[in-house]
Amino acid sequence: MIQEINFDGIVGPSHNYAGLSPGNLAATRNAGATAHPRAAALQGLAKMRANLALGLTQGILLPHPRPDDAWLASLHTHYLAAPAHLKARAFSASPMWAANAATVSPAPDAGDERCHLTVANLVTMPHRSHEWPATLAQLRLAFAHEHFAVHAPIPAPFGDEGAANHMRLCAAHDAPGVEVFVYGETGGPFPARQHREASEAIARAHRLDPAHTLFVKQSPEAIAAGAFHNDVVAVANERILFAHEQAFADRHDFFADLRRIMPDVEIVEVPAERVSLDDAIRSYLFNAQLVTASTGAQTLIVPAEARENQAVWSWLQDHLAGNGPIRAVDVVDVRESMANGGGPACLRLRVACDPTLVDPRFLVDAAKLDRIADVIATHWPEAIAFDAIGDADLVAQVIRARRALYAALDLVELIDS
Ligand code: SUG
Repeated sequence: MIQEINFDGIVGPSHNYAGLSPGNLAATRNAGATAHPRAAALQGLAKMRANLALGLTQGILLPHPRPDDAWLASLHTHYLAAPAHLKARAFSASPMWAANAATVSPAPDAGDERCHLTVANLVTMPHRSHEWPATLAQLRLAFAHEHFAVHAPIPAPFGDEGAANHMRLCAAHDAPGVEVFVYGETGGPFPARQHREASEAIARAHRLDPAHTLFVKQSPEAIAAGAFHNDVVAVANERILFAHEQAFADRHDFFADLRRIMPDVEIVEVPAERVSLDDAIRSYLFNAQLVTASTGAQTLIVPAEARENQAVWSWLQDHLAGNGPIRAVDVVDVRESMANGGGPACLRLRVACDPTLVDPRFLVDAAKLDRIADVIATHWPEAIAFDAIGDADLVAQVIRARRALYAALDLVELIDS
């Protein structure tokens, strides 16, 4: 029984605002602010509870070892001696954004009928470039069944940021789909983090049918306006593509190709005259989770910031009143993650598969979320000020907190990966 599972990254105990991602305007705007890891992680859990209430299957990915001593050792230093910029980059809780963990092609799309996952190399940003070994260790455990093929990252210099730049359209999650890879081209004010070469390599690794695979260029204006990943300006679920008018470099060609391959696709485009790119990026309207609730209703899970933006909220109300394909809007509070440029969709990795084939330690129900919440409430730091990032007591607390979570989830075998 193939169904969509959302694997959310649990916000790690070292969550902080160091402004490490140029081109991610929220993160750079909040550089130096005080972060609240405990509240951040509990907000993430509340979002997962809301997903469960919609009848969805929910999974988790875990915080990585922070500081990343292995990465610092590969740079011939260690936490006490490292310069401040390396300390911050070794301490980031960025693995919380699970949409950047991997690209996933479910079995119905793959020539060998296995579900393929390629871990993202995240080479563009130094603080994210060392995520992949721990991500790979988790994916190899969670998806150890032979139904899955878990691939090592595409080599540098071809930047790959995972599912955040990948959309899948299909009649139903268990049916063959069209996979759309969105890449950026360098030359603008901010880095293009997804390279076409990486996406093409992933499509080959996943044995996708070229006739059902599209490579689409992100519009340079979107990247320049702060859409550092495609999932900031577009999201897809089943037959629906929901996108901003300025998301793609050549929307006419892309939409024509999509309609040719999938005639019953429903493209919901938000015109710039209703919602500007700036409003879209500030509100994260498109960084929503578009899901099929157990009632069958296409439901858009948006951050609270979308309700606070008048242009965005009135567009959503008009869409609902006009009987558009999105039938319900749910609002979640993930403000701590949002302040680093991570909305509801950034926090989750979608895997369409049979849940009985997944290691159950990576799946959650309400009771397990309660246990996780207890660990967070007991161990996660309440606040991290920017200038506390090098603090020895804080480092010790962060290490203890992660260990407590792994113990509670019976995942101690992963503790040092
Ligand atoms: O890679 N922020 C992340 C946000 C990732 C959002 N993911 C998706 N759009 N799918 C990034 O820019 C900020 C960390 C800091 O500055 O400390 C950060 O890494």
